[in-house]
Amino acid sequence: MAEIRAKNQLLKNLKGIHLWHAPMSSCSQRVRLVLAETKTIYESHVINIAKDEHATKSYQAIHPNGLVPAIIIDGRLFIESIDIIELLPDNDSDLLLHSDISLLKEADQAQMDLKLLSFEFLFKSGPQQIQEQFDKFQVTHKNEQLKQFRIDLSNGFGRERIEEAVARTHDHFQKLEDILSDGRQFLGGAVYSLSDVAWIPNFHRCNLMDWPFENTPYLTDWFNRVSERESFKIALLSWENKDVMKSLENYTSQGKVLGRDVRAFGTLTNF
Ligand SMILES: N[C@@H](CCC(=O)N[C@@H](CS)C(=O)NCC(=O)O)C(=O)O
Repeated sequence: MAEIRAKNQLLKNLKGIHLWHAPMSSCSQRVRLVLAETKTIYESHVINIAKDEHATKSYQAIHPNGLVPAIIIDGRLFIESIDIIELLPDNDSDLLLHSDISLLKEADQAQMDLKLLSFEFLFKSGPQQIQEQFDKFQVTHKNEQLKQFRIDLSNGFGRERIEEAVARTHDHFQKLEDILSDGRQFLGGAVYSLSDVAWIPNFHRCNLMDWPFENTPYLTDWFNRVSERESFKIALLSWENKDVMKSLENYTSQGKVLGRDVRAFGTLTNF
């Protein structure tokens, strides 16, 4: 359980649930899904990643790695989305009881690849960072891995790194397809659980980049099922900006025409 010590007394004094999150962040989406499923009331603190609000001193005093999400529950501070979703439901809730812990771990491991693919195939379409903002981030943010990611993004990730991320992501989705091919409705079995929550953001994100999900029919059916839930609308769709979504869609369509879409990479070229 990723509980960390809140650095200042103001945080320790916070009552109820406070979530620091970003609208499109997959890790934040997971936590919001559980909050919506459990109908938990929380105070929302939106962090605008495009504006580097996670690089401020005040935010890094909350999350030591300067990432979202972070959550305070009655003065106790927690980070790491997978750990957070495990502590939100009651101990006897179906969300927990029917969850397959190994699938939660795998969703966690898939995170860096999902991030790389998201930037390569979707977020590059957004406004480019100006040099001044780039330089400021390198000074103000303390997370070396995050800073290096920004440098790699501006230099280009390189085909090999993208292909590796595509291949690992493909393997993860294939594993989910195999699990679902026994006819079960949800990843943990007959009941919706944290296993579903953990993977919904990954499918949703890759779907935006036109991942060839037509090759994983069980997984596609699963997503159609879970995305019908009210929690999906509350936790994901309602946080999406229509203009941003349109521009991501356009970027994906242009990518297909130009042959720089996700299907042109690694294992996916076989489909
Ligand atoms: N393992 C962490 C990963 C947290 C993480 O990487 N968060 C991303 C959003 S999903 C972030 O804050 N990114 C900031 C950035 O890319 O600058 C978790 O699951 O909470």
